Amino acid sequence: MSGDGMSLRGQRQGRSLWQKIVDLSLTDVSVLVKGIDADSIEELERVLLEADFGVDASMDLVGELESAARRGKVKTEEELRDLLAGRIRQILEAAAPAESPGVGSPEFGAADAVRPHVILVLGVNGTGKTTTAAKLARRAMDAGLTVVLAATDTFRSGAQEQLRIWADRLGADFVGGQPGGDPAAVAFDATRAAAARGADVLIVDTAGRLHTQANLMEELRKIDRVIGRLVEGAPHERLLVVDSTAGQNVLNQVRDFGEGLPLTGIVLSKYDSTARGGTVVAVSREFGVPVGWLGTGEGDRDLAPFEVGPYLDKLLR
Ligand SMILES: Nc1nc2c(ncn2[C@@H]2O[C@H](COP(=O)(O)OP(=O)(O)O)[C@@H](O)[C@H]2O)c(=O)[nH]1
Ligand SMILES: [Mg+2]
Repeated sequence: MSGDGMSLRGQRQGRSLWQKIVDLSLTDVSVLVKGIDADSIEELERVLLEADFGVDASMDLVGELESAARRGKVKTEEELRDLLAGRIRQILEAAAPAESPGVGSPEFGAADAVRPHVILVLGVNGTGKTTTAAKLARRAMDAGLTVVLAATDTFRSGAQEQLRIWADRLGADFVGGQPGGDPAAVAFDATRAAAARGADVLIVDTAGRLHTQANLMEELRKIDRVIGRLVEGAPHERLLVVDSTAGQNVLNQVRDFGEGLPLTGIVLSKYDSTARGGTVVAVSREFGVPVGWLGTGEGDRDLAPFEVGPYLDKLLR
């Protein structure tokens, strides 16, 4: 391939989803006269799948376009863009909202709220759980709330230390456990300590994998139960952290953890490292769990609430 071809390809990879869709020329005069053909539909499906929309959401969007085209509703690029934006918005807004107002939501921190508000942070190793726990702590502390961070991964020696360092840096309280100790016992101690100190928020970091024969999901459910026995309605949030660069694996992780525990929201970490934003739509469409947060870097302030408007603007600009 010539040097020119390579640079063209490079340019194409940096383009937004919308620019790639425009490249398909779905609204060219010839296409509109003949109706959208099977090849164009297949191409659109490919573009959506490559952007991590997943099979269900891609088929959904393509089906929406086909039926609108048949009714003569998409003749211009603007109409095509509005159609996609409208359907994606519907999918995102249909994902169930969290039962209780999370940290960062306007209702959070009401005087009559249960204390401590407990957040369980879940996910496989390396997705960004510990970093996210620190980011949530930072956010709560910036809002004037007191925070306890708990490290229940007693098997990986570095795991406890990593969260302890964050806690020191942030000025949050920290509760950890003995190496190899029972994770549920750490959760118990942390919840009791948070309640005794009158802390506003308890954030519980968990293991992504166990180094014993025990089943991870059983262990997590045990932690969840222990917390629930000590504080009314706790944990109030069960956030699954997924790596937005992990593509199809994200859907498997949401499925697996969602079968183990009722998730209240998804944190899409490393959003700064991907140009493929479709995961948000795929997760909402297939599981009805809302994406609540985007991780946008490695620092403690690199966490942004997920908002549909800006998301659509970026995707379809
Ligand atoms: N670029 C980027 N890196 C992140 C983000 N969140 C976490 N990381 C990095 O991902 C790596 C794993 O994070 P960690 O919190 O230890 O994951 P854990 O194993 O799930 O607890 C670390 O190097 C983090 O700094 C993010 O939103 N953006
Ligand atoms: Mg960790």
